[in-house]
Amino acid sequence: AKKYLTYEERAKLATNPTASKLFNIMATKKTNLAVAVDLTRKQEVLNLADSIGSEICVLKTHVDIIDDYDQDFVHQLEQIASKHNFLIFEDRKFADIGNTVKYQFESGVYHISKWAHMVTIHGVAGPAIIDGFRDSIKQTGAGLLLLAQMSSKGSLCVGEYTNQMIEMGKQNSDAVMGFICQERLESMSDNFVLMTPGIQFNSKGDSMGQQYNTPDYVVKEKGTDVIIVGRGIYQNSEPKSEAIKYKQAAWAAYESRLN
Ligand code: 6AU
Repeated sequence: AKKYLTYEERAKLATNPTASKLFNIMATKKTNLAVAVDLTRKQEVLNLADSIGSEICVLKTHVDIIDDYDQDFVHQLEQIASKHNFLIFEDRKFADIGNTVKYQFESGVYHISKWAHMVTIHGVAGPAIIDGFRDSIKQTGAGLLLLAQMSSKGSLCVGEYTNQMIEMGKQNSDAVMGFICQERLESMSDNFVLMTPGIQFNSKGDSMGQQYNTPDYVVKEKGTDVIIVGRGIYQNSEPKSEAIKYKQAAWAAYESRLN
């Protein structure tokens, strides 16, 4: 059986500064819960962020779904993040050539490079996509998360594609902080953070291809590090107490795999 290291030990092995920071936050706050706040009004996102901030290590955004997005939204979210010591993850899923993703990251309406601690990247265009992020992250230390596997039915990110994404991460381990994946594979070294979406206690999936597993299954059986929970928390009538339940389940799974 695989010998698991603690998050404190992983913080020291991390090759990207944000990976190291995240492992340390997880160890300090005793939480490996990330929440996907897919709400469409800025005040709803900010209210939830402040209410669950103490329970999470990462808050994941899709800023392009917020109807009334503005600079003030980012400014307030940054203040809430530093008050509760969590990181901001913009799930942009960049996928174009290096020169285009550089503009998408740094310019436009959102100026993502100015505030996101981490962003998601697809590897379909090949490893040179990473060069589009280098100038920016050299200054900020932000981390890239490569999509190695997806949670949705019929995903094409499987097999040899997944292996190639892991290789791309290893070849660029200064910029890449980890993977979005459904399981820990042998080739995923301990310097990377493994983050897993498609988590819900009481549902197997939705009507648009999403597939769910439990925190215990992915962290203990499949060996990933951080659970990403969206509707299971933000659609619950008591999001804070529900967040605590997910946090406790994921942390218990982490502790039990150490023994
Ligand atoms: O818990 P849910 O189903 O409400 O939300 C899951 C969140 C959404 C998706 O955009 C995202 O996780 N996601 C991702 C990410 C994080 O990149 C990858 C994937 O394979 N599946 C997935 O659901 O915000």
